[in-house]
Amino acid sequence: CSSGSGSADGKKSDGKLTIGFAQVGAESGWRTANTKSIQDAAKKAGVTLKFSDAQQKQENQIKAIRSFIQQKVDVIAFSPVVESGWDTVLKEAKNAHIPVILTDRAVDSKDESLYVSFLGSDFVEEGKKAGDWLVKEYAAASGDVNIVQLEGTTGSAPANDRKSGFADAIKGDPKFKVVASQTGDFTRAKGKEVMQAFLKSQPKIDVLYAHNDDMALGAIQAIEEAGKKPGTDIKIVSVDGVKDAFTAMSQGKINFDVECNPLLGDQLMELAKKVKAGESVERRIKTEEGTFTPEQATAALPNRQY
Ligand code: GYE
Repeated sequence: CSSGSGSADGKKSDGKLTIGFAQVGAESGWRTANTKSIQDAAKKAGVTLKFSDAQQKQENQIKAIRSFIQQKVDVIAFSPVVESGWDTVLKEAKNAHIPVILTDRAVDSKDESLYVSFLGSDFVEEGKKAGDWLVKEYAAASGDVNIVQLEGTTGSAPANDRKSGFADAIKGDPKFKVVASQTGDFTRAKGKEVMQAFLKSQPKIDVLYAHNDDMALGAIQAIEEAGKKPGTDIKIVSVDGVKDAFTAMSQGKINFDVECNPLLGDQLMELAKKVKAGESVERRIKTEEGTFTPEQATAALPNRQY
């Protein structure tokens, strides 16, 4: 039942858009939802997607981008695992006349000509929302409020920005003390491990601020194993708003969650099509997102998509 040859050639003559996408990894529930959104949206839009998973390593992402350049994709999109160190490879893409779209995370490059657009959340704002909640929650408290912080991947935009936004929001009152802060690499396993260490080294922890839900969920396990009640003995504020965190909130284990929307696929396809067609696009497209109390999370849970 051979159908003959002739389908393998003409890769670029069918007018189809080809996007090379270099994903961070599969470190969290957020990331899984983001990957699925991009893959589904590509299918729906009839876009050929070349997908690479960097396993949270910049060198892998750089390799993937170089291979996309070699394959002459129409557009390169990527979510940079860390903020710095991209200029060389992005210049290579520019020299090859392949436009680059940043999704989710930003680069700190001074050269604005190295990418056409950045689609994603405002992480400083997210950190600020977490801090603002804390300030309100403890408005009546007179003693010290000891906070431990689980940071995201070192050098990543969301870790840098969620840390600074939060610090800014709480700096007005010296009773808020960040007594320990360490990276949990945005994973459950690391979140648990680092929280275990915090529980051993810190005599009094009032609040955990986790830069994402997966680390908060790992930390909840550590807190429970230490015989304490998450959400009560230690208040927890986190970022992302994934389903598992909403379940934990409905059980009273997380007190406040700042939403970060991973469903960027449709917007990315639209952007890439415009870029390919030579249309001008906005340099910065921010994602709309809210916040959730346990009551709101419980109500949203049945229809939560990720
Ligand atoms: O918050 C975290 C993921 O870059 C916004 O990366 C993203 C973050 C998200 O691992 O869960």
